[in-house]
Amino acid sequence: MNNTLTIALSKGRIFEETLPLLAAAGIEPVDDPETSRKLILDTNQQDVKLVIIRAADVPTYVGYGAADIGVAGKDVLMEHGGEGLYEPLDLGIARCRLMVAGPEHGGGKQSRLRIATKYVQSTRRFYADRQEQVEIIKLYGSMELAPLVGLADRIVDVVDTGNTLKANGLVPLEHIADISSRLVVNKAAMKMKHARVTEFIAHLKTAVSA
Ligand code: PRT
Ligand code: MG
Repeated sequence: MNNTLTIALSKGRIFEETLPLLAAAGIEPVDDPETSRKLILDTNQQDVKLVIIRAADVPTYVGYGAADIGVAGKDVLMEHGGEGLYEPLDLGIARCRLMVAGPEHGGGKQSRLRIATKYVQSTRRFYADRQEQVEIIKLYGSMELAPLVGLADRIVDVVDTGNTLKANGLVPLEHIADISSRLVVNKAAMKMKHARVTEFIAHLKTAVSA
């Protein structure tokens, strides 16, 4: 069992909003992932490393134990299913809402709506709960385009300010879930590195409630 604590983060808003929380736990990265090409970042603590990966890959790295700890959006966790993970803390960062959106005077009454999304599982659950039959079209990004070119009647995506929807002539239609980023911990690491992991969680908990 190695002694290093490995923390998985994605670039961009999650990295930026996690930095102050890491600082509260005494952890400061040596490199900036926005300018460095390194995927493993050293920190001021010799036995703490950060791995920089795609947001949707964080639960996979942590679930398999390639990272001990990670920060992931609840939207991403709802798709992943959470196997091999504990989710001990809501960090309250990178907040947004998972929503159904579409054109304001949206499409005729087709028998089966077509929904474009990268959130296939959440979309399936949402409509299944309402006993509505829909066709789900899996996309990997730029969902807002789909209704504009006739690929889908609606989209399911995360919305923050709503500016992206507006710029593309779309409006939010239904709220599926409030989203924020969560701390996730590998189940085996929670046992094997218990003291360090629980101390880390405690520092973050204090920083989050401050
Ligand atoms: O960008 P990449 O393809 O690498 O992956 P990603 O989009 O999954 O990662 P990233 O870093 O963009 O998002 C990481 C996490 O931030 C997501 O999993 C969410 O939990 C959270 N988050 C918070 C958001 C937003 N706010 C957000 N606004 N993720 C994405 N967006 C996008 C949204 O998809 C839409 O295209 O921003 C656009 C809408 O923003 P508004 O402000 O115009 O409404
Ligand atoms: Mg993005």
